[in-house]
Amino acid sequence: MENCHIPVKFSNKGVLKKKFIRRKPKEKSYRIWLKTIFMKKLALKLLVLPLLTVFTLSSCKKNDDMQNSPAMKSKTFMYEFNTGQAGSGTAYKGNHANSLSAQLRLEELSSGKTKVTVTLMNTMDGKNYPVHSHDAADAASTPNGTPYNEVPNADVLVGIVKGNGGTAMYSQESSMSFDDLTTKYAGYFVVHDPTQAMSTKDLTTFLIVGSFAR
Ligand SMILES: [Cu+2]
Repeated sequence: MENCHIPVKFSNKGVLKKKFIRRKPKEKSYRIWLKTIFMKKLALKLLVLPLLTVFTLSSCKKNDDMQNSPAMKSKTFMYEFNTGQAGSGTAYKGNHANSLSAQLRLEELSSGKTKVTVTLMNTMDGKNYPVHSHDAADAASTPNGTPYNEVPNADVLVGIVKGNGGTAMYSQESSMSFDDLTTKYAGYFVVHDPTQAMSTKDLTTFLIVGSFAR
């Protein structure tokens, strides 16, 4: 019985040792090792991927900024009252004070379009000043022999400056590019007189007239 009992005990002990003393820690450490590797990989993914994303996004933003901000152009053009700069017999005749002057400002937009702003100085309070751009044209082919189209170009400038007794503004967007407007486009910037019936052919009714954006 004893001979038989002891080996059983032994073998039991051996099994126990193998199962719970040797194997379990091995499996446990293997699992821990696997877990550690997995966690490390997960941590890398969780840390590195967002970092990469942030880096990529910020580098994109930087590129956009670099492409847009420094390249943005703007230009301001000053126009004095119409005292006949367009030729003899074209000086303004009317009741509006000749202290009126204008500023035309063009700002390049990231969309490729252009912001066009007209600022009038010394306006009359409550008077609406039509401000236009009239495309240059061959006087021989226009209905009234004008060197421009009498219908203004709304894609460049057609608006109203609401006079307030001082400095007043009007802004719009033109689909034309800044470079085209300031170098290729041929037209006339006109401020019409709000104190008389608007004429598009009689230059003596123009408060201000000059080449557009030049
Ligand atoms: Cu006009």
